[in-house]
Amino acid sequence: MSKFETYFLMSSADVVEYAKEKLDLFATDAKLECAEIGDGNLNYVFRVRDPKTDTSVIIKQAGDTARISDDFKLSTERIKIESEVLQLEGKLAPGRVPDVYFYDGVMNCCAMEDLSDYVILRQALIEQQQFPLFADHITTFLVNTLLLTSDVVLEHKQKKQMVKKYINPELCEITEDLVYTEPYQDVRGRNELFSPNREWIEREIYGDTELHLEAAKCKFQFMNHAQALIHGDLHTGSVFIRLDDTKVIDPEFAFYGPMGYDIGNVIANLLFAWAHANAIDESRQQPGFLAWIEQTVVEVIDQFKEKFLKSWQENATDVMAKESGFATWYLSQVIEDTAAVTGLEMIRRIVGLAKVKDITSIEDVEQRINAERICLIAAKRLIKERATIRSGIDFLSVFKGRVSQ
Ligand code: SR1
Ligand code: MG
Repeated sequence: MSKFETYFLMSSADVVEYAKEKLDLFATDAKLECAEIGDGNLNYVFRVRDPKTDTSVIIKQAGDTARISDDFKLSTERIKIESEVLQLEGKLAPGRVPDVYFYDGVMNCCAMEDLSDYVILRQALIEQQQFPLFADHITTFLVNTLLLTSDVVLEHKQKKQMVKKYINPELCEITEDLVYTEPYQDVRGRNELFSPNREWIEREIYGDTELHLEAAKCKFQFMNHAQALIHGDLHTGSVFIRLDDTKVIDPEFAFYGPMGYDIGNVIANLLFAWAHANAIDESRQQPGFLAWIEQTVVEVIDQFKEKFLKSWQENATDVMAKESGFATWYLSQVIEDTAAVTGLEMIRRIVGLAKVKDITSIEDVEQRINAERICLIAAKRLIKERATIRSGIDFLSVFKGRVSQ
């Protein structure tokens, strides 16, 4: 009997055995190398490689708690959602996600294409690398995965079946708590503010009741607007990149939610890369990097809008959705949500439990205080003024409004 007939959390040695038994990729006498390379907050990611043939594969396994904290008891089902969503996204946006080879519902793991010649975008941005094709690639991914899974395109009963299939209550609860609640009301006492900035954050975030009201409105929008099958965690740690290619990974938070959640995550995390580079000594700043990030923020919004309207023209099926003016109204709502989510993500990654390396790795105390405040001031405006934010330049103007003060 195979030892993989009952679930347990695998070690690297177990994964070698597993790969030989379950995959056709490796010879039974192959001397495989295996390392756990995950740096996310939830799962275990193993790279298995045969050095002789240079064949490799990624095996990703879910535990029943989150890596970041045992506080989070999680369904191991999330790997099923991840592998099914990756396969669907691969059809909707060809080439923009890794190939998934199989899903194992007993061991709660999946096997997928090894992207070892790619780098994680967050780390590459921290190192100030530029990727001229990123805006084009990510906006195609966003438009195709979002618009094509919405009621604008899908037959409505089929769309409701999708809403049912991709219900994801535990992972949604993490977002509801970490993004939409705890940065405003630290109900579980796990925020751990950067202490030199504590008083300022307590006043500007915990003390801003107008902000809390807007965050509450956004929270209920997130929970109740089953608009499209969203990725649900599209930060720069969920993107593998090379100069010529971009692959989106990790859609375990996917569910039917507001489109702006994905776009806003992309924008917020680009702005963290800007804040990181801006905080380092000028002598170590790569010429043109800050300008490239700014241009990319503008391009992501403006290319998204352009491709969205084009795709709407080509793919909309709902008769009322074809009414003159409806597509532009719908898009303006998506951009408004995007502005709010950009702000909410920026606040939660500085104030809440799951912080980002772009900010936490800023060693100079004054520079980190400054970076946090730049982001938080912009974030508050993005949330409060979201109805007035329409274009890529609007996003950038709000963000840079603070920098020139
Ligand atoms: C408990 S998980 C913390 C965060 O990591 C994931 O990547 C999501 O962003 C989540 O909010
Ligand atoms: Mg992830």
